[in-house]
Amino acid sequence: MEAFDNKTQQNQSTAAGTAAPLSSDADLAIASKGSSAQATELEKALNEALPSEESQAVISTPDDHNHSPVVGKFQLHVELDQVASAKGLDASKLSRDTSFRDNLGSKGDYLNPKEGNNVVIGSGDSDVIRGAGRGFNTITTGTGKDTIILGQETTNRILDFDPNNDRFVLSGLNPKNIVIGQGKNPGKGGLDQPLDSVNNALIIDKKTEHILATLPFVKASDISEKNFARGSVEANKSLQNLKDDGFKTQRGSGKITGTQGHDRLIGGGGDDFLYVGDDGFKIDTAKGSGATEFPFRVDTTSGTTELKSELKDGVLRVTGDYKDFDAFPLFSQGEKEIDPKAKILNGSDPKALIDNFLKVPKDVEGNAISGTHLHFSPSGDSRGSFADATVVRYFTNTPTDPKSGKISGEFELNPAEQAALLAGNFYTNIHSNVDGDGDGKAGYPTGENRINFNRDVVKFT
Ligand SMILES: [Ca+2]
Ligand SMILES: [Ca+2]
Ligand SMILES: [Ca+2]
Repeated sequence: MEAFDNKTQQNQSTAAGTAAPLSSDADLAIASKGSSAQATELEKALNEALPSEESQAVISTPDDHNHSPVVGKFQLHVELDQVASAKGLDASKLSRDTSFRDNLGSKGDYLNPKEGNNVVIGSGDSDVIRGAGRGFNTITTGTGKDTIILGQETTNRILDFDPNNDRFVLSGLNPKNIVIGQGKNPGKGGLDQPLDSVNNALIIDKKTEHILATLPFVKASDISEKNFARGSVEANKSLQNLKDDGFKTQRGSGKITGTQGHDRLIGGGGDDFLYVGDDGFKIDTAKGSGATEFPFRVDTTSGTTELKSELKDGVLRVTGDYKDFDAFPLFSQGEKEIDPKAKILNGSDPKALIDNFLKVPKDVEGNAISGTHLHFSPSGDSRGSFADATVVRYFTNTPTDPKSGKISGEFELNPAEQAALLAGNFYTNIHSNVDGDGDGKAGYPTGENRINFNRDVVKFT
């Protein structure tokens, strides 16, 4: 379907990273020696400081790094000339963490998914998430001041990184090799949008061109030294006796669900889902109107929508109503053409527009085509406004008269989709068409109401 041009930041300054004189602490040993053997030794030391159940094999050195790994549809590397506004870190401005205890809120969790293609959903308090298992992690941190530990050859897609509150700790990584930049890839695709999307800030290890972190809907200009600290052997050791502080440890594989209190969740070598629990959040009623449409704002409809939602056992259930619309919901009349009186705000040819819609007769779960869609992208909260026409799911939209009706949807979300929902990154768009009451208004095939499940609606408890 049609691509939208989202507003992305301009005017980023490019600051060359100036490396400070190196101190003698362990994490900087790589920088002073520079050999991959030294780096491997350091990684071993950091590893040994962890509890035995969390230790991982040190499997490769930068010299035998595979430069084309792909997880799912994701390319984990990016060349620096494919990134806008690249800037380094001034290592002298980075503090060195010697304990993670102070970074854990009174109900915060310590989460380590280890190797694999994992999903991690943190809590409403300040969590520590170890994203250093050499795999690919999709992370929603929740609220609080969250810490994500970055390590070599691990990619972390953080769906709700907040530059004002969240930060990274570098473990076994030389600050001199860290580059912050903005993606340039215009590609869309819902949750499959490329890691180097134009909407994403990137944290890259320039030595290997590995994407260490990709931050959808974050501006690289908002990320700086304030978001980084250096790790240490002592910091890892501080996580050894969390039981004494009341942490409940659960380890295993697959889905591991935390409690409302302190949790220590440790995944295995495969694909894990570390989950905050269904009682870790609530979803307020989401409201929308023509004024919340983006990118094609509609000021001329009086239509409004309200949607109530719950996520339980991975199933998203949505019910709601719309009223005072100018037209029927698109496709509710079995139509194959756009009403000539309908307003197409993006300039598309009506036939091309509807033909593109009709190319996707059902969604991934087999729900039949409708003109009421679940989409990936936030709008209406502090992050700015984004849109992506890729359909995540089709809702059922049943008119009760020519201007109003009922909306419902029941979707089995995969773990990454659950993470996106809880990150406040989904929205519903109601496309309309066909003048039902003959008042000459035939709706908006580009969307009459947008309803955002953004951070003001989805709240961690
Ligand atoms: Ca794992
Ligand atoms: Ca959190
Ligand atoms: Ca918890």
